[in-house]
Amino acid sequence: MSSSPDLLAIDPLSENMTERLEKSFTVHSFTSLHALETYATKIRGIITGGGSGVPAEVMNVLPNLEVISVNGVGTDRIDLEEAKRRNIRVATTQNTLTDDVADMAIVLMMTLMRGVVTNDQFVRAGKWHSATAPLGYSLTEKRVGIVGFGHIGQAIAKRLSVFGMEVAYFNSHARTESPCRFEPDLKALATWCDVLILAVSGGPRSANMINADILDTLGKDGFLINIARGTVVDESALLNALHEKRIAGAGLDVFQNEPDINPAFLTLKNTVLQPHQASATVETRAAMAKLVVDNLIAYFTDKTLLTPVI
Ligand code: 8YV
Repeated sequence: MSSSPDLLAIDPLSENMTERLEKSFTVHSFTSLHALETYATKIRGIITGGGSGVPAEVMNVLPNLEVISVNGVGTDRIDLEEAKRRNIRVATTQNTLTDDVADMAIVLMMTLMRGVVTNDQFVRAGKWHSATAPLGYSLTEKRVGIVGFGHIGQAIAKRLSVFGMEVAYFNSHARTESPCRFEPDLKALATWCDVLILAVSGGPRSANMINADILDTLGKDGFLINIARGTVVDESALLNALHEKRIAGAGLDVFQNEPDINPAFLTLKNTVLQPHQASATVETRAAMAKLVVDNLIAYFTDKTLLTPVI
């Protein structure tokens, strides 16, 4: 590898990542565009998270950028067309986080439907002697619609079958490798299902896909789970539907404008909220941290990527 190529770190790095990176690279932490301008021409690589991506105004001031290594699977906040045009390579940590993200969809669904958070609060508030905790809802025989049927969507479907739930999915094309039913019409899926789980990639194609019409179709007994991206849901439509109880509840790991989420979510009782934690386990974050650095080392050693997107 040429001596210590300069990297820009957009998100804060874990200790372990810093230690490995500093052996082979000169790492600059992004603080502001103004500060970046003073060393921009040196930057050859970027390390970033799926939620942060690479803002266009950052990519535009890096004339010598060659590679972007994403600590996650989402590339919705990177202009891939522009990267292709400039011959900038992009890698993700694909296959490291599928199971944990699928688990989070199940955790949110069960927590919401069985009222785990509200019941926890009920016990802690000392209400057990004087009141009756509300009933939850069975999973068994419920119908689940999965929106987006890539690796994560399919891993969710496998888990659901164990609970005796019926699964169908909406996707850009049928996945013939899966026994689940393909439903090419999102509205028909929302009509059919009791629980709608979002596992679709972010970006313009899925932006506001879950709008007021889809939420009303899901209906007052329907639950929404989002482990995909906040942008997939029209949030003001969702907040209205939750507030007016036009859907039964929502389990949300992702939001528009994270971490500055719309404060209206905070007072809604029919929600379970997580701070974008689906891949946040000790094991998965260690595997991601390893792969995101391995991709940079591979690129600067012999111009290959272990898990390339482009
Ligand atoms: C991470 C994600 O939380 O994979 C993604 O695209 O959004 C998440 O797994 C994120 O990448 C943190 O770096």
